[in-house]
Amino acid sequence: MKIERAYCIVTCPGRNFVTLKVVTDQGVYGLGDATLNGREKSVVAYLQDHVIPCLIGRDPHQIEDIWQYLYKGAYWRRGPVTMSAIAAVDTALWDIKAKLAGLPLYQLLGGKSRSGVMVYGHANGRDVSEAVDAVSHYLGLGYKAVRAQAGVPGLDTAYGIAKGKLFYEPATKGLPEEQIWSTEKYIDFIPRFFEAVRAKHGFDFHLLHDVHHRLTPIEAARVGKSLEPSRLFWMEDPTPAENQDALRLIRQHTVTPIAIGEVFNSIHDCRELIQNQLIDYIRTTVVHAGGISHLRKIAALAELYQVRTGSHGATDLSPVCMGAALHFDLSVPNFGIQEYMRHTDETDAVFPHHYSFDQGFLYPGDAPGHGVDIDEKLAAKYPYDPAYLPIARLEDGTLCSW
Ligand code: EZ4
Ligand code: CO
Repeated sequence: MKIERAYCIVTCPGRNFVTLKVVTDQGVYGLGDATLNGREKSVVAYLQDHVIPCLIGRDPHQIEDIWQYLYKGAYWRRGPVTMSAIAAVDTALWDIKAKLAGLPLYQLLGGKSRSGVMVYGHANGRDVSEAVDAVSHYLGLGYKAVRAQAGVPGLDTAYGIAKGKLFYEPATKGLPEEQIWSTEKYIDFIPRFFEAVRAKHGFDFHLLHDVHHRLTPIEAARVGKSLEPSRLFWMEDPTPAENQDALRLIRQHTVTPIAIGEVFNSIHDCRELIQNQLIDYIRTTVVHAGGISHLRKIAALAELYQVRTGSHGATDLSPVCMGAALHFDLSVPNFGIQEYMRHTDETDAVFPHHYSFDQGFLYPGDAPGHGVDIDEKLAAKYPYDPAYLPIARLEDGTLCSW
């Protein structure tokens, strides 16, 4: 069997997505997500100009060899563009292999380690009472885990606050939006916010929070400590993860569990954090960290240290990524939780899928492959529309991490 052709499908059903379709000479095809929020076209060019020509004529069964070929063969290693492109190929090849076997992908990954995939949803509000109500909404939908974010008094914009109720979409059309951030205002507010959430809803569900890379190590230590009475499932991205020693300092001060990795693209980005047990959850995803093949290696390393998985699952990760992630989640022994931000109805229509939500869990379904398809005719109706993630500045204008 041979790979006959492969091409990228770029579509914007409310937000931009890049999908790689790999077609074999027997007509069976596979899909992989290649979306890199705000940098979509660079992955398209990488695939079209440099990867696809090398795939034609290869045996699609050779998943590991093709992965090594694209990784080592490029000479230039790692990076979000390269790794998203490799991920798209890898995901599409696993999809093909599972379709040919007539099995849902999780069966090829060792079968089910659990019956369903616990997911968390995003509850957010402009102020405490709106956010507390949003948590009610998610608990009412059956969620066992909820991420809570609220607007910070004195700041006009805050990370994680949705425009709609179920869909939080940070990317905006046109050039990057500028937002103002104040760590001082946030630090005083955040423990009071979580006290209010627990006071209203109790402790019988998992509560998560995303700090979104905004603190210094000592500030993050303070926040983690101040949130201990609210017993969080995790505090996400407390500091920018380039400086991984920061986590040692945070760990010395707090037992609030830590999750990091949504911007990582390789096992080498997380190796030290995992081996030194500086994190509790690793958030690497299928699309940004080299596909199913590479994510399994990260999970296997993490398993040795009782670090569990908690893959990124924001709206900029397409349903193709979500479908593939669910097979991974179902199969790995050290699964922790899966982020699940619902896509809009427009997006779901472009990507017909077999996964389904019930009482706080997602189920990948039993269709052969990863179970997510693309309606190319419908996709063609939504042309690419440039959008960027915001940037953040301190109140005096200093550029900081968004
Ligand atoms: O800002 O996916 O935990 N989720 C997040 C996301 C990220 C976006 C970036 O593209 O932090 O909302
Ligand atoms: Co995050």
